[in-house]
Amino acid sequence: MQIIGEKINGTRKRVAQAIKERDAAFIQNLAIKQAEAGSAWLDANAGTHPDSEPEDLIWLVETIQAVTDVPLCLDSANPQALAAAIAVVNKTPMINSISGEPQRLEGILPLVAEHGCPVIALAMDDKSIPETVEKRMEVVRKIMAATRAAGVPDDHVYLDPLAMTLATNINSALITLDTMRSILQEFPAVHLTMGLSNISFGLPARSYINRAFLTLALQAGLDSAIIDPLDRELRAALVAAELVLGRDNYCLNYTRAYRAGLFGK
Ligand code: THG
Repeated sequence: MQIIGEKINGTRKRVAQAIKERDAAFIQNLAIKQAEAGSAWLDANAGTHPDSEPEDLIWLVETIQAVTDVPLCLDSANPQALAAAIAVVNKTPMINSISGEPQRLEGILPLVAEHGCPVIALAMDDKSIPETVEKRMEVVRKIMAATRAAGVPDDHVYLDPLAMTLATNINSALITLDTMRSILQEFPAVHLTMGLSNISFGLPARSYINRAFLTLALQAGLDSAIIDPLDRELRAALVAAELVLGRDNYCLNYTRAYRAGLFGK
């Protein structure tokens, strides 16, 4: 399981303030903590206005890189911001994200191909997320045709099947899980990823729902996720589910994570 640490995200109030005030220490603390907790990638989302996003994202990248070697997951829909950030990274970044939207494919896919980046692809076209598995698969096929045409290998593509909240559609999780299985059946070499917490938006005690969903998504083939790596209960659910699914030879990850104090007493 590759963890993409979610905490450096300008849609969070405290992070937005740190970006505005150029408070490097605050961002660097989040970077170090998430790196120490075993993140494979650190998401970097400036969440600012498109005009200032390129300079804000460059600042974020340089600030994070000053304290960790963990590669970045550049989280933006803005090709200018992504291009600006790619120019200053030390390690090949993951790009988050493309989608079936023609504008995003045209603006971002050439950057992905040119720099050999892994890329997250959202299973949606315009602003709305298709309601059925078959409609999401149509978008997935369109995206895969585009990434293949651009020369991006399938194993650089991280498909995000997207989860809508259960509060408005009780079948939302089932649709997402079935989409994951269909994706792997048709495109066995791709990775799957997801921002988990949408599933519980608007509901109380969200962490229980997020953990149940993570467990089921792992069985459906999820092999990376955008999560808070410092959430001890979520980490416990993650390593325990992988152990139960036979994905942890000699139970090494589970026992090591426990000994490292990532969960438990
Ligand atoms: N897919 C892809 N990228 C994504 C998402 C996705 N990037 C952004 C987001 N969704 C995932 N990242 C975050 C980052 C922080 C939080 C949630 C998702 C977060 N949420 C707090 C909560 O849920 O309680 C509230 C905010 C806060 O702490 O201030 O922290 O789906 N490809």
